[in-house]
Amino acid sequence: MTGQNQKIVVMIPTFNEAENIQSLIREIIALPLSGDLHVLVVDDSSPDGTGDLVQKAAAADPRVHLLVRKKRRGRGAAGIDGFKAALALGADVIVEMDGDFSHQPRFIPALLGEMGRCDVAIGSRFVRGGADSDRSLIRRAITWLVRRFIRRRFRTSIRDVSSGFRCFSRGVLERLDPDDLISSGPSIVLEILYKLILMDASIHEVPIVFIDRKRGRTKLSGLTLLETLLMTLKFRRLDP
Ligand SMILES: Nc1nc2c(ncn2[C@@H]2O[C@H](COP(=O)(O)OP(=O)(O)OP(=O)(O)O)[C@@H](O)[C@H]2O)c(=O)[nH]1
Ligand SMILES: [Mg+2]
Repeated sequence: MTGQNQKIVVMIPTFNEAENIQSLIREIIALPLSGDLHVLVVDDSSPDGTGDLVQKAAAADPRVHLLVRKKRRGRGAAGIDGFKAALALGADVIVEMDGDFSHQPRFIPALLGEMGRCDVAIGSRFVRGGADSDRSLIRRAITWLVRRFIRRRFRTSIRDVSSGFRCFSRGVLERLDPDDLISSGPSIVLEILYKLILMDASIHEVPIVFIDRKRGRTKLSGLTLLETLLMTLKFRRLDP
């Protein structure tokens, strides 16, 4: 569905992205898209003032929305609240992406363009035309190991299982039921994918070029990574 009237909500969870968020919002809003495009930032009261910057942008442009959460409760919980808020805004399609430019707005039109043919479009580094080239060898090695583990565990041939740059139809997100997700951290990306696979949702991959963040700092630590992998064991509760 790519009609003039469809409402597109781009949902971005943020924590300390003051150096990125204004230019990111500007780039998204400037995309040549048909449809009613909105940006929703879900900020966990970032101490660097990310929320204030988004608030200013929202005051100047009704297409920009800010959801402030009182304290930092994690990427996963923010995503869940963000999806619910996007549905409440009346979104027909929902794009989720990071707020650090690793997910480049220029790929949003291709994700949206795929939506007539599937329930979920994943921005993928590992299909023809995709790339994950400018990250360090160690980061790429971690992604490779996680990917191997998850593809086996989820019994899926999807290539970019850990991509958090994705587009969902309203219907599939409602069926997914954001309230039923248990991940508070980054494992949310994997939990949603697993649920989608179990739901037999139609999932397509669209090539994206992932770039390393240029500004601001990563929130991913070795501990978070370990927690993320351990969480996937809990997803067994979803098994039929
Ligand atoms: N609301 C909210 N957003 C978060 C939280 N932790 C991370 N984020 C956001 O989630 C997105 C991904 O976080 P990153 O720190 O970039 O983690 P990453 O992309 O896995 O790691 P890098 O590749 O090093 O950037 C970014 O937009 C962050 O600002 C959180 O606790 N709450
Ligand atoms: Mg990042």
